[in-house]
Amino acid sequence: AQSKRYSERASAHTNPTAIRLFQIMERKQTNLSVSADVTTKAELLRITDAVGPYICCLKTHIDILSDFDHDLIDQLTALAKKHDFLIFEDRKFADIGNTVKLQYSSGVHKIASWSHITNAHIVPGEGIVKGLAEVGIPLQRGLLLLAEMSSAGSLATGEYTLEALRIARRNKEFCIGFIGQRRLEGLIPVEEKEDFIYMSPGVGLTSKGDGLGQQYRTPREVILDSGCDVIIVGRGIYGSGDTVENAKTYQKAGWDAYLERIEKGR
Ligand code: UP6
Repeated sequence: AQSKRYSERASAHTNPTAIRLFQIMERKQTNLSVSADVTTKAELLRITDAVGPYICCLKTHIDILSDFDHDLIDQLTALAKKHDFLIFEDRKFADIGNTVKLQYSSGVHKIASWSHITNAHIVPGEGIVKGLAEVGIPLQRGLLLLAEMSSAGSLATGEYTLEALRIARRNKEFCIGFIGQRRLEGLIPVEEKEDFIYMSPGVGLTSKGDGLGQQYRTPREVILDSGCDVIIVGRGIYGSGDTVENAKTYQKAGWDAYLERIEKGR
């Protein structure tokens, strides 16, 4: 899959969210997702409007906002239309199927009603995916499984990581891919056609870490060397300097690495 163009992968895919994401990536020439981890509505909207033209996906942590309200969701949805990007709520669900079903559909945030993509840990086993799917499939949403993490000492390694791939393969209608550090398909090959999207956080061009366990790699390492599809960048974009210039820099670095990957047929 990784040596094919995003547009080709869009035509071959069956999940509506995956198709939309690939189409946006090709149309806007970007594999950048910005993670806007700020705590006020005003800041989140300001960053989103500024980086909107350069991203395929906005990643949110909706529960860190001090002044969350449903007008914020209306405004984010309007910005997603205006700038043509998807919204990914990085909720990292981690409970039993019945509980995550309620957390996904209900509560203050009603994540499933506005977030095109969300994600889950596989710690509880496959029931977590079944529970989320009951809410997400009718709404045509997509789920990413956390196969690996970027942080130092992560326990998501080895067999655990491979189990994420096995669970995704059994739930392809809803599982569109992974949060991870590298493409996994080759580790347990299958004959049948499949195409998972790999979104990779822990991306920075200047910093190597944050003192709290985060570890950064460059867009080139992530896209070209590790075969991931989307770079997720947070503080590298809104942390210091000019947000728009930073977004353009990461967009170009990610896209150049993708073009090189296609050219090399990797
Ligand atoms: N994130 C990681 N590593 C993971 C999974 N998720 O950093 O393995 C998320 C964090 C944060 C973003 O929750 O929102 O990606 C990274 O932000 P940063 O670029 O500012 O470090």
